[in-house]
Amino acid sequence: MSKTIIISNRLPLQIKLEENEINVSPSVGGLATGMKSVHEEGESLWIGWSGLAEEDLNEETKPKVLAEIQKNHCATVPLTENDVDHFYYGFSNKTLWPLFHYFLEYTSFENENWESYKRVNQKFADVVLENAEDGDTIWVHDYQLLLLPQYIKQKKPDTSIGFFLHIPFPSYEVFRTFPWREEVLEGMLGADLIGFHTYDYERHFLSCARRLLHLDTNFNEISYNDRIIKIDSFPMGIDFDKFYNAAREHSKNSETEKSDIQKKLDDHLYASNEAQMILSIDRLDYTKGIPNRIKSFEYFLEKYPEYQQKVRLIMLAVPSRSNVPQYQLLKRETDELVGRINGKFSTVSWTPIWYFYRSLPFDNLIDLYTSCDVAMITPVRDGMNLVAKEYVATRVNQDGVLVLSEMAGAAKEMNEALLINPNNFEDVAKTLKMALEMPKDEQKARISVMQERLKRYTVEKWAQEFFTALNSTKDVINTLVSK
Ligand code: GDG
Repeated sequence: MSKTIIISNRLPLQIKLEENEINVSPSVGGLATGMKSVHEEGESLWIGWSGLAEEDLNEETKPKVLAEIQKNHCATVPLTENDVDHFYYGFSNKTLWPLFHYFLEYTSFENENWESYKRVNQKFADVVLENAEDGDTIWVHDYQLLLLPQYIKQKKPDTSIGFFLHIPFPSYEVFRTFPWREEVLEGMLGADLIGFHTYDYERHFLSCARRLLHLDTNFNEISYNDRIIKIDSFPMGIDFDKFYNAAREHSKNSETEKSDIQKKLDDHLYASNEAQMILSIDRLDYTKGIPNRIKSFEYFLEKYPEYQQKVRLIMLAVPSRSNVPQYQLLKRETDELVGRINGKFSTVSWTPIWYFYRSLPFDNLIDLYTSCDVAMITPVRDGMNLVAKEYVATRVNQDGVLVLSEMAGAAKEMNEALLINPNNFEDVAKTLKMALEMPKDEQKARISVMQERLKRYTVEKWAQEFFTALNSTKDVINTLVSK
């Protein structure tokens, strides 16, 4: 019987080793949640890295970790510290991540990292090939594994391979600067179906395939090595019910059940009955537009001084890739900006920005989503942005306003949000004022339309649609084989 194989850089498990004790819990991210239904649905195997380098394991712990992984229908790819340095921190996060997000000035092109990237993609292929049989359906995820589809297809042409990119695919003018552009395109073209979050990313990919590899394209199909490859967009959704139900339960919490964060948020509201709260949540990443957001909030407080002491920006920045220098610089810049603005505007009873540099448990995330009147999601570039969707899903009373950057993939499906250009502080400040003053019936009209859409196109639906499209490419493979 044919099976499904899911492959991502990290397994959907968090594995912690503490003095030879192993602690395994499920990951909470969007990808893990989205694929959960597929993974739990019978015969499927998830392949990825465990998060533990080979050097972290010993004769006693290694078999125990492997047994836990197997128990969860997963298989791991053994990575050394050197692999993690060069493949993950190096090529994935110092080359592909900045380049694909249009940060050319942050992009490094180092041959040593490229060699490691190829080696590690081959390591992933080895584990896949040990487990794959003809007829299997294979779904490869994200920018760390761009070469993997080709490595699998060369050895197992009768498997059906899908690839999904979670980050933007840049325009030809940016992609052409990449030294290994042809190899990477050919790597992706090992797949039978290539999916992106938006039509724009799809269009950029098609244009690169035409202009750099001189391939024939017919609408969204590419002819390559006697195969037809389908390119399509699949905007990723969220687990709507999980967020909506958590928010509904949260609203029933009695005073004693409230978290410390919730009590603090309530204090702010009671301080003045006109007080309003603005929320931002993101990994501390330069693509998320954090400095711009703080500066535009400063501009807003200066331009509309009547809002001083009335609004507060609650900013959750989750630590990320903190051993990459650009992330360390961003952390310093963010700390300084928050300090400067709080120093400039604070009074004895009011601080304009509450800044948390940590990750919070899910329940606290719900505290934040449900307490804030406005969500200010202003990335300078973002593949999709699930936080914007989660905020809308938690608004059980259909109030609240989403201010969203045009540069996030999510903006393509959330036209009822207030869309802004994050580099235009004037626009951001004016829009923020409009959000804070929006009448309740308009809030409701906008939120309810977005909720309906999110309810219909959930992450589960996203995975199903991708699989349906991938399965339909099988018919094309069969026709070509029988010719
Ligand atoms: C990449 C692409 C694309 C955040 N802080 C906490 C926490 N989170 C959860 C959120 C959300 C997820 O993490 C973040 O997802 P995003 O989509 O916003 O951003 P990336 O991490 O950059 O993801 C992005 C995505 O892949 C999917 O394709 O949308 O464009 O960059 O689910 O809720 N969760 C908890 N505590 C936190 O402190 N529990």
